[in-house]
Amino acid sequence: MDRSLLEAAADLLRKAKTVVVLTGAGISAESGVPTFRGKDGLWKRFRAEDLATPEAFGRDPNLVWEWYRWRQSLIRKVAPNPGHLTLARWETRFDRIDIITQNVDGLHRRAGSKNIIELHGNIWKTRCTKEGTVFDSEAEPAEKGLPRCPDCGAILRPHIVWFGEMLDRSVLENAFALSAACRVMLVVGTSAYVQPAASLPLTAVQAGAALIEINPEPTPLTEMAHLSFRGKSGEILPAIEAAI
Ligand code: BV8
Repeated sequence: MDRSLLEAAADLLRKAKTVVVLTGAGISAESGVPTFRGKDGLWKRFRAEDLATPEAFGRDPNLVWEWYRWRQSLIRKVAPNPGHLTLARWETRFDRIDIITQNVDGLHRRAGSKNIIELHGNIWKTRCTKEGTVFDSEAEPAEKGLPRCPDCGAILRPHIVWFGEMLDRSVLENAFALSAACRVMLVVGTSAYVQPAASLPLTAVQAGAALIEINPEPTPLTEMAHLSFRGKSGEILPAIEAAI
């Protein structure tokens, strides 16, 4: 690993009082959760239009639920990796560190992080399609058929932001405010393709933050990053921690 790059990242982070970490599917890859757009990514095998849009759910809620239950069964078996665990330890290291994640797998929380903004929802929560009440569904065994709201009997949907849906307004406002206020933004394991999440690093840089990217592949953000690590977050985040 490039020692001078590690030192430069450690130096930026040592001086920073406020840090934001934007994460994507890549941070969970080493836990065994498939990414979306890589070589073996989910969107290579499945069509987002059939599974992750409100129209798809309206057409065939059983199919959509089958897909989410399959993903739940994958995620239930895995554990947070050294990337998640390093970020969780950093909550006691910095005055303020927030994780803004596009992931719905809940692995940051399982790793012990507390300041987490889940931009796209959580696969372990459901929402009533009639009244909007959100329920925790982690404890429940994967069931067959359509889950129903215990209050009104309407169909429950995954509490996930699908393509073409608005992100929760207060969640998004908070994410943009934190991005505009941080001194360092780390962008970890995202292709930076999906909006509006991909605009958060731009907001941070325009407000004067230093951008550090960790990804085995270059992304549209690489050119604007102050430091770019080409590699796996489960290896690079602990190495940065050691350098700090
Ligand atoms: C909205 C739910 C307002 C599913 C997901 C502006 C311009 C262009 C398009 C749009 C735009 N604004 C809105 C859009 C449309 C759309 C969009 O962005 N489309 C893209 C495809 C162009 N956005 C929306 O629809 C959003 N809503 O804007 O509302 C609106 C509404 C209507 C009309 C107008 C406006 C809603 C977006 C939410 C989509 N929901 N998830 C589910 O999870 O079940 S998106 C999906 O992609 C994933 O869930 C994930 O959250 C997200 C981001 O992907 P990544 O996390 O980046 O994952 P990816 O696989 O792409 O990349 C993995 C990376 O990891 C790679 O770079 C790889 O190299 C790296 N990696 C691999 N291994 C490692 C690693 N890195 C580190 N370590 C490793 N070991």
